Amino acid sequence: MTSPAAESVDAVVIGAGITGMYQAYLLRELGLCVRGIEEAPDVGGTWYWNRYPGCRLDTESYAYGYFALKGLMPDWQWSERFAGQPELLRYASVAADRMGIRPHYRFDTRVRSALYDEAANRWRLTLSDDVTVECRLLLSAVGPLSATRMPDIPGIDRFKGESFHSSRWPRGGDGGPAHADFSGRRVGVIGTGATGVQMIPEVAKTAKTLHVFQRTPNWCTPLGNHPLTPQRLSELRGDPQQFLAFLESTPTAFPYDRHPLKATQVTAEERRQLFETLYAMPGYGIWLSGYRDLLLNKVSNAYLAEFVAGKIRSRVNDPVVAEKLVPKNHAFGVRRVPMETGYYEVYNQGHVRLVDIAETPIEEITAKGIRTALEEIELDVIVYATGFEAVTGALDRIDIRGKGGVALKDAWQDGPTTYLGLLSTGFPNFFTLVGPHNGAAFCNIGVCGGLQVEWVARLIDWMTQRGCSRIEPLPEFEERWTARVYDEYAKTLLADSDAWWVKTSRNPDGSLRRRALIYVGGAPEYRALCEDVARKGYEGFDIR
Ligand code: NA7
Repeated sequence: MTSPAAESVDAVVIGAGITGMYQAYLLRELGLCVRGIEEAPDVGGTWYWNRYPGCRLDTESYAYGYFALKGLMPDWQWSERFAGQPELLRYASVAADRMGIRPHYRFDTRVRSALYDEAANRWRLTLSDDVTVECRLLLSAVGPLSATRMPDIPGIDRFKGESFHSSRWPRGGDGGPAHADFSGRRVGVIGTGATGVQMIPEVAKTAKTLHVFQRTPNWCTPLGNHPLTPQRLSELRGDPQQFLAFLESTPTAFPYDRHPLKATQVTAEERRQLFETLYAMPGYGIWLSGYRDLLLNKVSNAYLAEFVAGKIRSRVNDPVVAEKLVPKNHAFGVRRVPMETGYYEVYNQGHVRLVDIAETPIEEITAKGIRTALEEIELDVIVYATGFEAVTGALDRIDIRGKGGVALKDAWQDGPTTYLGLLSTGFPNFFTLVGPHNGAAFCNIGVCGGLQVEWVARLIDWMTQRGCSRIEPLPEFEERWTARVYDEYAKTLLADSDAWWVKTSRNPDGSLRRRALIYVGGAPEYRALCEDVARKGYEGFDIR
């Protein structure tokens, strides 16, 4: 059998989510020949895969919709303050049409390997259909939360009912919306991260019984979603350009500024009043616009944590259940704060039960359901809302080899090493958009991803104009950046927690080692630094 002929292009973009599509578009605008590769049958990335009931944004739609703010989709009208998955998928689809990028993508195709040929300065990719593609520039936009993580529980294949990961939700026959009707069925959900917390109240609406298997409770706060009329949208957003400039000025590109004071500088009554206001506000205000020392000072953090714990206790009727839902092992906001809609009240319904698997661990999955240390719970459906191999997981699933055949996975065994979270020594011309140690990951990705894509497009244009074809970070700049990522992280209360953006491993002496996978020094600071690097002729890179 002969293998299909190799395709040769200037650039390959892996992924057709909002970041990859925009990168493919801007590179084409530069006149490059671009091939996009996407595992799904269509564009959308995270909004293509995550179709569980209740799936929606926890960023304000109008702040997330970068293409609309940039003028690519001036007529786009959001229907809700926090758009649901079907609307987000339509947004991605319309954006793809406006940018005309679909014809340049190969869909239903995975990249199996990417090998760098140093002599030719080319990357050679082998795809899941055995096609080979060669390119000079390789841009990964695989998404920080796309590699599904199934738990390692004995007997997982033995279950005779229906089971699936939350981001692989079964669909109707036409490949359309997720089926969400569990009438008469006994459902178990494992996992209470942002996904579980969005899904659980929706599943409870139709399930005969719902068992929620919780290992760690999270600090969850109300989403406050509501419909948006065109008039309300324009009141909230105002002039799109000014609004975008405001988003770019805030630490995480959410439409909130931090409070100028520290929690320790005001009276208990002032704190209570602000916390009440923030709790009643839609969205992430409580996390992102509270006192400025929330993530820096344990005492200040405890004020808010105690306030939110009080809200949880007041919303859950059974005090024993309420106590299990109050986090005890991490401060407020050091893990992603799930935004909820009626989440706590769900535990007041007779057919919903919280199973504390920190107390009575899951021992095995059986043919009939889940066996904990205490009992066997019979189920018809098990949903694994168990999260993702975050940030580096999707890259780990591709055999990526740089100079000297070194595997990226091996080079990053001890945690990623990058310069600006965008390129890594030994892997020339390989860009990791919204990747590890990059200032766009701990951010409203709609905006920060877009800004990063524009910076990369400018860099590539700059190189092209100078007849340069190869870029690689200088080792000392990479070392300095990697150290800075860890230093910034260590300054915050985030350093003691196990959020999805932390890679944990063991030191030789058995002690726990945590490696931050994100840069938390602030999005404006990150971009200012990138701009400074550009102004200095892309300082820190070996460009030829
Ligand atoms: P997360 O936030 O990583 O949450 C995963 C959940 O699954 C979390 O509650 C985990 O408990 C739980 N989990 C993971 N593995 C197991 C095993 N083996 N047994 C029991 N429970 C387990 O992923 P999500 O999909 O909810 O959200 C990801 C992001 O998507 C979110 O931040 C938004 O930005 C969008 P743990 O806390 O580890 O004890």
